Amino acid sequence: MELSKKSQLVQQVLEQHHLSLEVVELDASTRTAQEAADAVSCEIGQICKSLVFRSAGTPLLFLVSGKNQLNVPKVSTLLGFPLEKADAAFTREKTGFAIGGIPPVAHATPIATYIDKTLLEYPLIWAAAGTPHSVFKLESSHLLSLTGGQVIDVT
Ligand code: 5CA
Repeated sequence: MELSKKSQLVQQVLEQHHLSLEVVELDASTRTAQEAADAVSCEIGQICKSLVFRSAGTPLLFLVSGKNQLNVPKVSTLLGFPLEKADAAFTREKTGFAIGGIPPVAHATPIATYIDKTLLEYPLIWAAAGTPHSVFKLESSHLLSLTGGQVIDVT
C-alpha cells in the first residue's frame, strides 16, 4: 500500500541517511505513545515522543521516551532559556506536521533538537513518521546522526 504524502516525505529523508529505515503505515492509531507501543508491541519506553516547545518564538524539539515526562523547569534551567509548550498551530507551522505524528526528522524548518538519554537505553526504538498511523523503527544510537540532537536528561 502506498504511504500517505506526509509519510512519503519522512521516508525520503530517511533514505538520504542510508540506514535502511522503513516507514510503516498501520490501521491502528499510533497517535499517542501508548497507542504506538500497543500497535507495534513494544515497551512504552521504546516510543520516541516528539514534543515541540518554543523559546522566544524559536521552536525546539525534545525527543522523549514514552515512559518519561519532560521536567520543564529543570530542562529550562539546564539549557538556560525559558521553555513554553508549543500550541498545535505553532507546532504545525514549524514542523509541517500535526501533533500525534511529528517525526524526529523532515521538518518544514530547521529545529534544534534534544534527545532524552533514556531513549539510548533501548537498542531499538520507534518514532512517528508524519501521521498518527505511521511509525518507523530505528537503532536509538542513530537518533544522534539523524537529528543532530544533543543528549540530555529530561526528567
Ligand atoms: N505518534 C506518537 C509517538 S510514535 C506521538 O506523536 N506521541 S507524542 O507524545 O509525541 O505526541 C503527542 C504529544 O503531543 C503529547 O505527549 C503532548 O505532549 C502533545 N500534545 C497533545 N495535544 C497537544 C495540544 N493540544 N497542544 C500542544 N501539545 C499537545
